[in-house]
Amino acid sequence: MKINYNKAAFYTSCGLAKQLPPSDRAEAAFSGRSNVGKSSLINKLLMRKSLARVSGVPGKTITVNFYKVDEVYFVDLPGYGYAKAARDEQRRWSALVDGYFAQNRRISTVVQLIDMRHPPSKDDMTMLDFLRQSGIPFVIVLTKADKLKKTERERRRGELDAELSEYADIRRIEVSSVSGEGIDELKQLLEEAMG
Ligand SMILES: Nc1nc2c(ncn2[C@@H]2O[C@H](COP(=O)(O)OP(=O)(O)O)[C@@H](O)[C@H]2O)c(=O)[nH]1
Ligand SMILES: [Mg+2]
Repeated sequence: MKINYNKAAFYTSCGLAKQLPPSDRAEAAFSGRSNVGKSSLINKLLMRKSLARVSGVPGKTITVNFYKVDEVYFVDLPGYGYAKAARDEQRRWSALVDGYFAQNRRISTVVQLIDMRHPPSKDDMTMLDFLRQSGIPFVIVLTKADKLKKTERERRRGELDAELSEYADIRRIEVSSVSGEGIDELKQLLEEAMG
């Protein structure tokens, strides 16, 4: 499906699973830990400076944010894994994300973001395992690629082969919301995933 990324608007923000809008079209969900660069990536894909809120302070609100992009939804899932999350916040996160995935929605693909500079966190691995078990198609997007020099990047690539050895069959795309690297490749993948 060709997607006109210029036709994008914020749709709704939900703090509870029961508030999620009906699944009336295909959607791509973006998942990752707080601060991994999810909002920045969505803004870059949509060629908008600040449609999605970029934050230096991770984790502020636990919401699922929907964007209408042409004929599909982009879904910004709440970030996980920030150190100071209180237990009741973790529970809220689980209820919301579990609720989202339990709704039989038309999820064409999940874009799982991982900071390219660091080994995947335990939470990242849990999410990857969940995605694999659920059978939802997903892709791994390695963020902040611009922060790595050429040799560091090559080293991380090799390390990631080992760290993500169970996911060797899953496509990996290196992106930067600063340089724009990988954005066209991701756009093409999303369009293909939407059928
Ligand atoms: N250098 C660099 N910084 C980035 C990139 N993407 C995000 N950031 C920065 O990382 C921080 C968190 O970004 P944000 O998009 O709010 O992350 P989110 O919490 O996953 O939505 C912000 O300070 C961004 O400016 C990137 O590709 N390159
Ligand atoms: Mg964000």
